[in-house]
Amino acid sequence: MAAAHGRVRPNILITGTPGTGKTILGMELSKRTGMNFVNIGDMAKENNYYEGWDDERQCHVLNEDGVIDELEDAMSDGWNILDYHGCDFFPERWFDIVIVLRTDITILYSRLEKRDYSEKKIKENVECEIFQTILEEARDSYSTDIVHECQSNYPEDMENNLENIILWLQQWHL
Ligand code: DAT
Repeated sequence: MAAAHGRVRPNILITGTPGTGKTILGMELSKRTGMNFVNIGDMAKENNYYEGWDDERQCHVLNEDGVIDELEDAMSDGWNILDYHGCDFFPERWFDIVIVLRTDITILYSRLEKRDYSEKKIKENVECEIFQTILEEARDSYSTDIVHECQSNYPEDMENNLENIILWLQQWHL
């Protein structure tokens, strides 16, 4: 198998509602494979890739073009794992697989409660998961055969997801 768009090595997008486990999975995958891990939220913060403040949602508005320009060269080289709670603004050509993490509502609720989130923000994120907003966004933005919905409730789910992604990576014969 060869990665699309002239890349020798693939890129992975891990997406899903906040709290579903993108960062923990991405960091562990990076540790096991040596792939470059990019948390888009952290990157935006470090580089101030913001376009203002969304009062309604109580969060910064991401400067999407800034993020894309910053990552373009690395994405052409491949071997990157991106972690973000959205996926419709990245160039479709960047990814060879899109992992959408899913978490049961009661579990997600208790994970979000542990964060410094307002009640409103918790509710908004829980609703995002109930309505499977990110899964639909991924299916609308990428070829459905590269979009994988993966459960992320328990540590064994994470282990299972890691094993499956690593098996998938082995098809590249890197
Ligand atoms: P995200 O990056 O999607 O916001 P995270 O990686 O920070 O989420 O994880 C949120 C919390 O949930 C964190 O305390 C780790 C825990 N967690 C994530 N995935 C898990 C899983 N599969 N089993 C048990 N706990 C998990």
